[in-house]
Amino acid sequence: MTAILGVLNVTPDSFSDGGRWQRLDDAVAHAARLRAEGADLIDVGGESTRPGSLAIDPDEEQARVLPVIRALGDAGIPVSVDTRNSATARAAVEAGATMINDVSGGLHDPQMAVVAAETGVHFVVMHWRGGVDVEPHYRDVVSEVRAELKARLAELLVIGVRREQLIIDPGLGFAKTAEHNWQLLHGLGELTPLAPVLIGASRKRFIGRLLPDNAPLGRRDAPTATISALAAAAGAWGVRVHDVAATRLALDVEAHWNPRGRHERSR
Ligand code: PMM
Repeated sequence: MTAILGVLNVTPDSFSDGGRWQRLDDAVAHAARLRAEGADLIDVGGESTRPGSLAIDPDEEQARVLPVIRALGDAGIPVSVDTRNSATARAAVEAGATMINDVSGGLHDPQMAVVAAETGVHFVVMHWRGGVDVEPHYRDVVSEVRAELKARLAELLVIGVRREQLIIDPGLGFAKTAEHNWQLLHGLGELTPLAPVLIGASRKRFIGRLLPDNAPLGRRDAPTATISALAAAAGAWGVRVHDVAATRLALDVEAHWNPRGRHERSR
């Protein structure tokens, strides 16, 4: 069954739910709601990666995420930590996180791979060419993303991360145009042989382009859920979404459509 990561951004300025879950009790209540709606893990992030945002100090990041991670642990809710900083990742695992989700795939902080190796938790390696503000240039986005992820996995294995820990993510919207994102989704089957694949399409700008100008962000949840179902049918291991209830239903539809899983899932 395809995993659902429910997004919990505890930031003042995140791309799509910034500012809403800064108070600890609000954040925990929202995470509990996402869990009840069918999230397998809550992905807690304290640094915004939206276009134009600045990197934050790891101490500030930890002040935002660690109390939430501890509270979710106390409530028995599984957590992944969305961070590019190794110190935050290590502290988050000590606080109970069972997965590190690094949008830079360990490239931002050289110690990240060491923390992944030493803690042994699942490690999401997203395709990264320096962030959302980097100009996207590809001759063939699917084969280039595939080759760069493959090379990154090989480097991580040398550092001591175990293959069973690794999950890859094509990094939709990160140095990718809308067209690149659709090509990567279409080419998902090229990535699944490398490692389990996570897809983070939720509420992103390329989905907004399907809707009327100025449509509220919530209107992006139905197309996001559709992408979740199609990604599952194409063999994705998991999806990272804001609206868990809609994606849960979409994945249930897919599971009925493909009862035994027409495609081999890696995990
Ligand atoms: N996108 C965002 C943040 N973290 N993590 C992974 N693995 N994949 C993504 O695509 C991804 C991510 C940005 O979206 P948000 O600001 O809505 O959280």
